[in-house]
Amino acid sequence: VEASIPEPQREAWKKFQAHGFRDKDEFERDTVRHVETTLARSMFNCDETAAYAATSLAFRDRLITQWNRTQQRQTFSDTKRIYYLSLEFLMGRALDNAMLNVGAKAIAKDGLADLGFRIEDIIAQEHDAALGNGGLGRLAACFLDSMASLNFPAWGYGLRYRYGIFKQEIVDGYQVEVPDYWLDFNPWEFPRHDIVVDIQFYGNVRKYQNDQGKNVVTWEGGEIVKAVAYDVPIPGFDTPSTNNLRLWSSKAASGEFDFQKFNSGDYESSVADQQRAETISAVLYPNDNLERGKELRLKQQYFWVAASLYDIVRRFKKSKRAWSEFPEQVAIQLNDTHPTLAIVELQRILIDLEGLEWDEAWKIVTKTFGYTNHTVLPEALEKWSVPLFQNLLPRHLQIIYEINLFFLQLVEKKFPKEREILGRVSIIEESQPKMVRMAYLAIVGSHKVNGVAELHSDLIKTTIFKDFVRIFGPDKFTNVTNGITPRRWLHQANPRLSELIASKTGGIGFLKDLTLLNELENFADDKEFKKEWAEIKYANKVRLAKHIKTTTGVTVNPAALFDIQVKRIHEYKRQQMNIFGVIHRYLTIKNMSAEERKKLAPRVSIFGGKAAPGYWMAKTIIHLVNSVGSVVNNDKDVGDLLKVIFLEDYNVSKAEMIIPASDISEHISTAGTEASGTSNMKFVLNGGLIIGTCDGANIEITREIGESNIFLFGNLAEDVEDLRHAHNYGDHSMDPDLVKVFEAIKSNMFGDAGSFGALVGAIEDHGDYYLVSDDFHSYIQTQELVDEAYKNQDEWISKCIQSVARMGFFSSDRCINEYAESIWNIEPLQPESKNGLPKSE
Ligand code: 4GP
Repeated sequence: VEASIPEPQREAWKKFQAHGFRDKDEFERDTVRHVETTLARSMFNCDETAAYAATSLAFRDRLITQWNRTQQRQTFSDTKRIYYLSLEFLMGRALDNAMLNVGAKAIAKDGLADLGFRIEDIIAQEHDAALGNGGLGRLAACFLDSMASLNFPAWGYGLRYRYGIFKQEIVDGYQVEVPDYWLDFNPWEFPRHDIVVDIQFYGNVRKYQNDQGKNVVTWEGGEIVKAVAYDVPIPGFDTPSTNNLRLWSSKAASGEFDFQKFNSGDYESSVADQQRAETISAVLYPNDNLERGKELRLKQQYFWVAASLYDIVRRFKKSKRAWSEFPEQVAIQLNDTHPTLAIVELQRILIDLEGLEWDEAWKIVTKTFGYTNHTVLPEALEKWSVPLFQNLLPRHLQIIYEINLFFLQLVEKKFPKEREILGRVSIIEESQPKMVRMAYLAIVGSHKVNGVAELHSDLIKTTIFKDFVRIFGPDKFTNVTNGITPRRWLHQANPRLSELIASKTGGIGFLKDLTLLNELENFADDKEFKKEWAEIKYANKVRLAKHIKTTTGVTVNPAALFDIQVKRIHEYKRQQMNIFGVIHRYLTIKNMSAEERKKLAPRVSIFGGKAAPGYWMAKTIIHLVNSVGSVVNNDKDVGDLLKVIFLEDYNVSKAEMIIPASDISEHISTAGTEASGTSNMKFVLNGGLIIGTCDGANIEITREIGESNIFLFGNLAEDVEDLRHAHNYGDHSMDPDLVKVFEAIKSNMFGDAGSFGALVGAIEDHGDYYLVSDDFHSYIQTQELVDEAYKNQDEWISKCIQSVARMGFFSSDRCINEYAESIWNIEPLQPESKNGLPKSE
């Protein structure tokens, strides 16, 4: 406020304040200026990379003004803010989204054409911001988009990894990981060298009485690392609101390096400190649905949480309000348990640094936090060893023990006759070594816990968190079914379909209120509309076929049924069942007469997804897919009837191309294992049908679009436990078709059978934990129904249109509104006015 320009001089400022592009001349002028000045190039050496850079900078200039205004407005209105803490933000590309949200994509398209470029080529120059593994990280990105679009005062807090998720290369059919250094040129981030926080690790705790006789606890010594803020603007759609994603980068506290050591000739150790500090934010852990308990990961978590809380508390303190008002000003959402230390850190700040009493502080803490659970898989539930904690964060461990003590006292009071419950729910697991159970800590320290789809939210209440429902009552546990942003996942990914939909629903309003898609019901039998619909799907398939040709060399027929499964490779997601199904199909085709073959619908089975580098079984699945592909794709008997493709390096920008090209996609996890899934929503929204199990959001998709528009199969979640139990007691008769598939593999039909031994063995000999054999028959049968249904194109297209019409529920806007109402208790902050830009979309 002190630096504010006096009233009389403000006119001069207003005259030159940046706004949107008035017209294409203005866009061209800015772009050329950036080429010539910022990039120091000219029309004689402006390639597509330079044109991308200049275009981005021109748009960035426009975003920044909106961003500053939004932030100022939030500060002046002193409103409640939501802080979304996530270790992963899988953002993908930003330029296309900025163009759409600033509302000037058409201007940019024309302008770029004038300057000699195609807008698609320019957009394609951008490196994905791939700061996430899969569903959890992409959900966070969709949420940022929705929170900005709905005008919620919201901040994302994350880590600025120097290396995002690795790039996947396929070499001789195997996955090879290549580092993803993505920061060479990133116009979307602003380093804030003035926002730096000291973060402490290790050291000792000292308790003493101060001069006033008060008990004081201090955390002393150890190591200090600096957290530097990098800000990324998050533009809302059709609103000037532009939120902030703040990513922390680690830096040595002692400046560049130790000159004393340097001068005394010890160059190596003079840079060692710096390197050690920078390692903290260097790399994203590449595991999806898995936790590995590595010290560096815990360091990352504390580093990020402590910097974020320092920032949040600083902002709150500027308002000079009483501490008791903190939860009325601040809501913090924990995206999974990764940021759970925030609960402990806030308690520490309040009692150790601000001098509040324990109970008063704890009340504030629990009112502030909400925790979202994303998985019930036991291997994904975070636990940290007590000795590790003791060493790295000694004060935090003490506070955790206190929290646990008070919590267990409460449990004991409530259930005095149940001794065993104490051990079951204790935040500290009495193992060797003892472990801190982060999910339990998150539950105890939050006022709401939510799952991400109805089945999942029910399951957490009846299985992993059962005891906690009894302790805290059922109201603490709730469901918020996931959603996706229709801006990226329909309009950007599938512009022609979006345009067609707009032509029938009264414009692009559906991008803000997805339930408007309902209008399409009226066109599910409209001949002309269906024709256009089919043409768009075909064009999207041609685009994917071209990509397949250039990346794999395989020619696929765009008229064939495209069957796609793209997601992280995981045994619970059952890509192995899919490829076994493909082998079954191959064997069937081989046994058919020429006449029979003629009746078959040609199919292209497309796989994509990364395996965690240390997940051997997942890597074996990739190898099997590629091995099957090289046999099938070269078998003259088969021709176009079956092709098997593995798409390298699946990521957000590739998803935008792949998803609109699907006829059928696979969401076939063992029932009860996939918390929600979100790609299922993207596929249906883009006019593809799905085959799936009764799992996660598949169930709600079915409820919305109708049973006749989805291919469901397999055992139900409620039967899984009994089946597993039966397997373990020897009752595991293998499905006969699957046996034949295994025989083919064992005959070395797809190369050395030895390399697939573990995959087959897990099912045949080791209990088939994911019930592949149990579901195989129903899977194959349902795939046959898909074949049949696809033959009737007319009906198929009607099903697709009807499904899209009923997908309104799955917008992440609906989802964010639910969080805002039932968990955050927060209202949108309406912007002063629309930005007054020419709307070109
Ligand atoms: C994922 C779940 O596996 C997926 O079902 C869900 O849609 C997504 O979160 C978003 O809620 N979980 C993870 C993880 O990615 O690492 O736990």
